[in-house]
Amino acid sequence: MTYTVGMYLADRLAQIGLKHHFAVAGDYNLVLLDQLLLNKDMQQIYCCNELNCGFSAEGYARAHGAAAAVVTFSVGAISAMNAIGGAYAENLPVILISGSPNSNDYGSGHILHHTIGTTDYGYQLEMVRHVTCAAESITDAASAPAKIDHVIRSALRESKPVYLEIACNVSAQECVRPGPVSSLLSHPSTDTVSLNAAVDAAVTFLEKAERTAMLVGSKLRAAHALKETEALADKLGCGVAIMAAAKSFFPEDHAGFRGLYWGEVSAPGVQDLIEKADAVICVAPVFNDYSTVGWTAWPKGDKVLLAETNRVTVAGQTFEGFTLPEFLTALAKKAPARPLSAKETTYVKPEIAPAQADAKLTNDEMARQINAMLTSDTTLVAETGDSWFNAMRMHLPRGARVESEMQWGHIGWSVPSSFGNAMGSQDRQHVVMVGDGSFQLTAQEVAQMVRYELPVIIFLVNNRGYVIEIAIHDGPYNYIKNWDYAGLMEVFNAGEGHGLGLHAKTPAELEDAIKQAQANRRGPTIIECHIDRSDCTDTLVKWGKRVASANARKPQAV
Ligand code: TPU
Repeated sequence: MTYTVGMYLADRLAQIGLKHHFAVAGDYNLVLLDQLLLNKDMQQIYCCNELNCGFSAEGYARAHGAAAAVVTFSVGAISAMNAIGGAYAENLPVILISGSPNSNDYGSGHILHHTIGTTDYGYQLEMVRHVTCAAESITDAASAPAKIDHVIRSALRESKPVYLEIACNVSAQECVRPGPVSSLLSHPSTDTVSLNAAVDAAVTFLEKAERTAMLVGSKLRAAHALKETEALADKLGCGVAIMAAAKSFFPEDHAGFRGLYWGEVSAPGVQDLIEKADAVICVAPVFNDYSTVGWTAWPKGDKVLLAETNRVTVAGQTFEGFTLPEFLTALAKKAPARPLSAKETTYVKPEIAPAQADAKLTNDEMARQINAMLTSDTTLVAETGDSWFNAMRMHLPRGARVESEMQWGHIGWSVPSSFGNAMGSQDRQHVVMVGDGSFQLTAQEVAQMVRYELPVIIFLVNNRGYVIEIAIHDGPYNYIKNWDYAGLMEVFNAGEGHGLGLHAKTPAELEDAIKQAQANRRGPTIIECHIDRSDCTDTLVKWGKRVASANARKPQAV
């Protein structure tokens, strides 16, 4: 059998550990999909549309370290680009692969279907460059291996998405075979001079401080530095706070853990822990308008040691040439113990009092019951909206994961992303919290959970509108058409699936629905939670006001 370009790509994807790739068929990628199917180490998983396909791959990358999505030219790839922008924002190595025009059509003056109707086919590659860290067009078999290897290596090194387009008549062309995968996984060597200098500067900085605290940020997982951060916290013995987008990136049973730092909507005592410290080690943070609560809570200046993915800045000096885990490990060896901030503060475990069984279901009671079902095997996927704020107030057992998308913030992300995440970590229980407004964007991907029999539990918060937007800035545009969300499951089952749709209007009904959902192992369950529109977390309202005033700043006078 001839060894082909498509087989080379499939072998490389399997070599980096992918067991699945996500796809939507189209005539520019059909031959490529055939080639990928020949690889028996990987399963081809189908999505309802390319936006969802991109988000499914993004979710798979969260669970599995990397992912691939295969789509058709323009009509498919341009939809997928939104999710790829999300993967860029969220630091996830997703390989977007688009079938593309026949190599003879490039530069021929021909007008092709699915294109914008001009004769230059370079526009897709130009567009996608802005949302990827490497992008290649393959129009001949000879250069395919180098281009495939280049993009995959870039994705893994930078934890960012990449792009490949493969001309539809090249995927089945003869190609050389790949060597060992180690060349794609190796990292540039460490600059030990720079690393030692950074550690010395950090130690001097810490020795001068009495009250040291650590702040854990959302790029920590992409930097592969979760364990190293915990080891540094062990050594320092100081108080540790997490940023919202880093929920679950630091164990909540750790002696130093004090809770969420989010300016005015921080957990009790945590604003003081960070803002009154005289040394704050910020590990892999992203300070944007949301995380700084409309620019009101932004640790910076000479009290801050900023340890980013590939750079450390401390005491007016900046260092690079090493990875974050290398820096944290080296610092943990030399760092002085700094327990004062931990002694002066306590972790206040979030507790919500149970409601009467037959009362009207409230947001608090829903959050309480969801929190009670979390175990170390749970992955909790929190959509943009009040679901963020509900996830933030949960206490997590060690091992429980929270997934959110706070940088990109595309409503509807949670449904396809949890589908991909569930596919990539089938040993875990996936629990989704999603608002009605968000769900309406990508609801059809629940059908794939039915198809592939994934027991995802979806808490659909039916509060009849865009409550987060109401908190930021209200108007008629925040009120949506109601759907029978639980009823959708019958549509998706179409008589042959095991999806379950349930309604919960009281605490007792919710408790019963959760039991049924947990017993439903051969398909997803939607639990439609009926909540008053005005019933949301206080933190959403407070945070929303701050973000609204940041949005409303007047233009500067010229
Ligand atoms: O909890 P709740 O009621 O706020 O959640 P729901 O119902 O899902 O509403 C979310 C409302 C929302 C919008 C409309 N949050 N952000 N947006 C703006 C937005 C619009 N389009 C996309 C793709 N993403 C967005 N974030």
